[in-house]
Amino acid sequence: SSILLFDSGVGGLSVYSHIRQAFPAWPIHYLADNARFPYGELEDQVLVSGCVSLIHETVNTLKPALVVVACNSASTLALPALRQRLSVPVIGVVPAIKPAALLSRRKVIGLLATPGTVSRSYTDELVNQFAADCEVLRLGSSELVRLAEDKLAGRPVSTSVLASILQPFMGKGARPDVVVLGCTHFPLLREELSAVLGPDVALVDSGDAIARRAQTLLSDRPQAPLTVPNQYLWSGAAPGMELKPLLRGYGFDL
Ligand code: DGN
Repeated sequence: SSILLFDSGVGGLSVYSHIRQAFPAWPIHYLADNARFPYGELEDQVLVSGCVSLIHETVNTLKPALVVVACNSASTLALPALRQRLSVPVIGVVPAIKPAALLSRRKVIGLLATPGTVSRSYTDELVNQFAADCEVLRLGSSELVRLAEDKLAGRPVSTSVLASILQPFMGKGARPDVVVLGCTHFPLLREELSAVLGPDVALVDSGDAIARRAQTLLSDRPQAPLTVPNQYLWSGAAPGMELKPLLRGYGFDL
């Protein structure tokens, strides 16, 4: 058996690392919905129907034991529809609001995610439930998603562009001391983000939590030896030349 990881681009690779650590011997396949990238700007219905049919088709072919939706924009919207359609367990990443609220001393947290994720009612519920005692500054940016894709493709990330995106967290008003990386692309820019925000701002993501959840769900399955190669699958444009060495480095068969 295997694990299928899904994102609308390469962002889910930040989750891949956590899952790989938790499951050293399982084949892990990655599905990138490049055709509909970026998810953070899609109409709700287009996102749900697109990812449900693509994941359904892939699950039928690969028959994984578990689907991990490594995308906050999709998880905060499409998990119920995916669970209804698929017969394998499905788990997803959602913004780490709860740990951020517990960690924040100033009780001001920043949520950095896609425009879709920051405006979802699911996110409102997380904030109401876990961060009622905090001021939560929400910042949705697709440009940051593209910068993360650029970085993986070997293109430089401009500090001044990053600084202008992060401006709302650095103004004269309340400044967050914890920033939630609520998009799986953003841990790929952790060092660059931290350099701009400063060392006193903690960055939290959901990578560890999702890997623990996967371990709980698959705890009764013996870890099969790595007999099948990890596959990297996509819709739309094939991964560019610049990305291929990186993907091979992750162990994907291309
Ligand atoms: N990586 C996705 C997320 O976690 O929301 C967003 C990618 C995108 O297409 N905007």
